[in-house]
Amino acid sequence: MRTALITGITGQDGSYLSEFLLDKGYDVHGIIRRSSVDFRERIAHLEGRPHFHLHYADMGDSMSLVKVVGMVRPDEIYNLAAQSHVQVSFDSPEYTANIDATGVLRILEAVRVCGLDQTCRIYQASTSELYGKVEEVPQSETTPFHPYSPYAVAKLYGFWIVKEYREAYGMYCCSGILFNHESERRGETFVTRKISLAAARIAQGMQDCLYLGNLSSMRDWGYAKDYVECMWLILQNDHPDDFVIATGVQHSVREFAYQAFSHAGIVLEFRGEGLDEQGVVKYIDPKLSAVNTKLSTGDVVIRVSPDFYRPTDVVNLWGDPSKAREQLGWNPTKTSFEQLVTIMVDSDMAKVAAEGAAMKVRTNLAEYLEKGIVK
Ligand code: NAP
Ligand code: G4F
Repeated sequence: MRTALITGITGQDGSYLSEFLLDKGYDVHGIIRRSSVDFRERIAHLEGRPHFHLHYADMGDSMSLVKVVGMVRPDEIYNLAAQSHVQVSFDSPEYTANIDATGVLRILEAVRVCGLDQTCRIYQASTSELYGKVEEVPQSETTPFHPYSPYAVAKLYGFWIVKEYREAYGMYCCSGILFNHESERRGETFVTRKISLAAARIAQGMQDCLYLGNLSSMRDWGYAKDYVECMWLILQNDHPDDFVIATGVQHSVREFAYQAFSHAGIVLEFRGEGLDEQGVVKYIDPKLSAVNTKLSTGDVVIRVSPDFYRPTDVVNLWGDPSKAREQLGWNPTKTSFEQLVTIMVDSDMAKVAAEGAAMKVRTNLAEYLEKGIVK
């Protein structure tokens, strides 16, 4: 049985990768951090399963990493742990550098210290943010890097230190240069999930308006479940190498919002420009009007707020996945943009409906208690 160690196992990608590796018959180990809230939502369904093990460690704590690596002695390490939010990296640049840059070094050194440098293969979660203020479109493995945020600068160190250890010590370590990938498990402050959740809440009358930043920003969005397969393929290759993982298709934030709201039953029209741009309701699906009588055509449901603009923003990401397709046999377009939006909005419509039902039960209960109907 092969053994894998995943850092960042509680995150979006870590949860899908765990499922993928368990299905392949791996013994899966992951590192977790102590938190005041113990419920780990994305992997709760895996806890207690055979061949699924969790260990406390932190990317900022070398000794904890050495201990776990030495105990697990993995065949493969997937280093997914990171402070992964670009906007947050402007608020916490030093922490981001410690985890996203030096953290990668700590993993590589832990593998060396434990004497696993010639047996353990390492995947590093690198990012399209390295292309930043882009110098070429679309971006491939040969496009020059131009990082454009504290997050991207930290990840650039991670990319180069992995390359350095590969060449200096002959280690099998690789970077997947992943373009944005989303899912129903995506963190709620990333733009796609923020939109799918708001579309569901607005459709069900639980939110009036969604505030966003730069609507014109362009991304190459794929489905996280498809991307974890490619991480694994990178480590099964006959030699260590770096690969772009992307769909090869680009859309704007505005297009994502249009598609998500349409799927929720609300057709939008965008009016105005820059900070004055608004998403206005043009048409409501009759099935939706029957349940949400508050929403009308002409309502403004999207507004732009300067709070969500970044000091420097990356606005033109578009990946060329040819190398991964040709050398790894990976299919970059298994899930289309339209299917991705549908998956996310359907999931959030169900989540919001369940929250609404729970809220109704609580409200009824409060009313019954007040009236003395239940004691
Ligand atoms: P995510 O959902 O934000 O998950 C990040 C994971 O890292 C969580 O499990 C988090 O643990 C863990 N973590 C953060 N700081 C840590 C620390 N100090 N010690 C140990 N664990 C720590 O991110 P994701 O979307 O799954 O992305 C996975 C990786 O791919 C990240 O490295 C990200 O930078 C990179 N990436 C992501 C994308 C994308 O579009 N999703 C694209 C390119 C690259 P907690 O749950 O305890 O916070
Ligand atoms: O969803 P985002 O926050 O993702 P971003 O910055 O591209 O970072 C994600 O993808 C990277 C890969 O390229 C990963 F390395 C990274 O870990 C993370 O997973 O923002 C996407 C775009 C940006 O241009 C942002 O300015 O959407 C724009 N945007 C517009 N309004 C917004 C918003 N972003 C967020 N988070 N929130 C908004 O309200």
